[in-house]
Amino acid sequence: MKRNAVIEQYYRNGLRPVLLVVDDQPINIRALHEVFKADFDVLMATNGESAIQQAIQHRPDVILLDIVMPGMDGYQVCETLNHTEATQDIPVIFVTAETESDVEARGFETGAVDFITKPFNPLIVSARVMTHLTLKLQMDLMRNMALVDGLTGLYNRRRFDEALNINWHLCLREQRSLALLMLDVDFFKRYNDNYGHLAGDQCLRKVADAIKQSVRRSADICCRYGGEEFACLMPFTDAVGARACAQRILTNIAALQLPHETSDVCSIVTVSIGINCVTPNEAMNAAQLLQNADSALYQSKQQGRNCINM
Ligand code: GH3
Ligand code: MG
Ligand code: MG
Ligand code: MG
Repeated sequence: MKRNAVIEQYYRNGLRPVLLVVDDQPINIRALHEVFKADFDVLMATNGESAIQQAIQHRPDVILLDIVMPGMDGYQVCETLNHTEATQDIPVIFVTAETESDVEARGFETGAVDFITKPFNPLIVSARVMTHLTLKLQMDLMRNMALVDGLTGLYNRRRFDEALNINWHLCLREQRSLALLMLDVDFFKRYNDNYGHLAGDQCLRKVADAIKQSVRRSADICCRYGGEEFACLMPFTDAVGARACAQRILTNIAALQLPHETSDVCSIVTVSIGINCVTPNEAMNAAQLLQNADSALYQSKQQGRNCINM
């Protein structure tokens, strides 16, 4: 049998789509498991609480959800999933023995994307799941394109601006320190002039990888800020931690030993770094954090480059 194109897409990326089946009757779960086990990793839950917990933990690609269950019913589960950031983008399809149209309408109101009645026809359930999996994949792809820099795979400026705003307010509320590193490749115009633009692009990719590997916490956001400039935003990080990270970046970029024979610094690719680190208060704003990091970067350039200032 020819495997669906969307499944092929997952497999090409070395992934298997994940389906969460929620039903209080094990016999129903077994029937759906039979339909999907060949193409999907199938997770199972027999009550609402377990469904929500598994959805948050495993982020399935599609959820098949029963409505009538003891305890939390399907509507409540669907509503909770829709109000939880980690799960709100997962398509939920109701599978129920109820056939009344107001039951179906209520299902859509709580945020379901589709509705299937029991007893189900395996071909139809499968076709519907594939449709929603395709839509989910396309949505994920679009979101990724909107937030990730195509050349380096780091986040782009748009994602950075969003993260700066969120983390500024988080650190203001929690009264914790927020650190920002601004980085700029030294004499990069000469690099392009000497080695060509394609080599320049390749160099930026390697520098970006080195930056990413120098940053240790999952909450840290590295982005390509523009051209040959990068930024790292590090919530809950003080001046000592920020400087240590900046030093790791210089060390890791030096370790690449990328030849740059027209640089005035030395014969390999280097970057200059500016740091600003503050505990936000109401009298300041996020733009000042950027400005200060930029001034510190300018000082590093003035001091001969390949160095850190804060
Ligand atoms: P400085 O040490 O003072 O930073 O000097 P610089 O030459 O790096 O600074 P300048 O801002 O004058 O030049 C930046 C250069 O970066 C200009 C442009 O040719 C190059 N550049 C910007 N974006 C890209 C890109 O996406 N790919 C390539 N290959 N080069 C880029
Ligand atoms: Mg039931
Ligand atoms: Mg520049
Ligand atoms: Mg530069």
